[in-house]
Amino acid sequence: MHLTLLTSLLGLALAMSMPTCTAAQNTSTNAPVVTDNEPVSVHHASLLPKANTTVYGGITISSRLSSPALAVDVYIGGIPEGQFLYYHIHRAPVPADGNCYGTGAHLDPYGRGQQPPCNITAPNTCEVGDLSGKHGVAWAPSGEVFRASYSEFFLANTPGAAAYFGDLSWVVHAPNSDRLTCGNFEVVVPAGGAGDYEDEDDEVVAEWRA
Ligand SMILES: *[C@@H]1O[C@H](CO)[C@@H](O)[C@H](O)[C@H]1NC(C)=O
Ligand SMILES: *[C@@H]1O[C@H](CO)[C@@H](O)[C@H](O)[C@H]1NC(C)=O
Ligand SMILES: *[C@@H]1O[C@H](CO)[C@@H](O)[C@H](O)[C@H]1NC(C)=O
Ligand SMILES: [Cu+2]
Repeated sequence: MHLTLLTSLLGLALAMSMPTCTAAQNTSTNAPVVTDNEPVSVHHASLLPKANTTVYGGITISSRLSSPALAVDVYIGGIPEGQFLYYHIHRAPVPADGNCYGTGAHLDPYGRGQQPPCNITAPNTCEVGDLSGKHGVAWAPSGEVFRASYSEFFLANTPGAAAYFGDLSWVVHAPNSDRLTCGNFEVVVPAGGAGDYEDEDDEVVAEWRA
């Protein structure tokens, strides 16, 4: 089926079957599951090379036709031996000077705050941007690369939504929370897969759903 038509049909089905999903404005600190993500978005963020860390990596967050959940694929290499790293989506992009401390705090649209620390058994109670809190820290033996793929139910791929991340950044932290390196998300395929990407949709979906 033509993708734009499918997207419209999905949107129509959602509109008919669900109450309007207004972006919750921190009436609760728990994160609502995002049910109205658009299919076929791809966002990617690489880590900036930094003189004083060996850490490098990238994160891709994509949406699927089958579910409003987003698929996260992350890799982090160059992890100092014996260390683990935290990583988060932060609430502001990396400024032009590349300073990771310019990205503000974590993406936390519902005002949950950092304390107490995220409990991995209840990810809906965590800050939306606290990916390592919700899914586990990055660790790898010397010379190896940490890699993880998981579903994210609390991030939004539609610009303007409370939990939208596509114009933000991610930051990788040392165990003492120093900001080692960071990078900005770029829109590879915009939410809805509209515009110039139509001819590549099948390929993109196949590649990023795998
Ligand atoms: C919502 O969260 C912000 C911080 O993220 C806080 O300043 C504000 O007071 C909160 N509003 C309500 C109604 O809880
Ligand atoms: C996390 O939550 C589980 C289930 O409620 C609880 O058993 C566990 O002690 C909690 N862990 C921490 C570190 O608070
Ligand atoms: C890395 O170097 C920059 C610039 O010298 C410094 O501001 C930053 O604090 C350093 N980061 C760490 C984790 O040492
Ligand atoms: Cu962080």
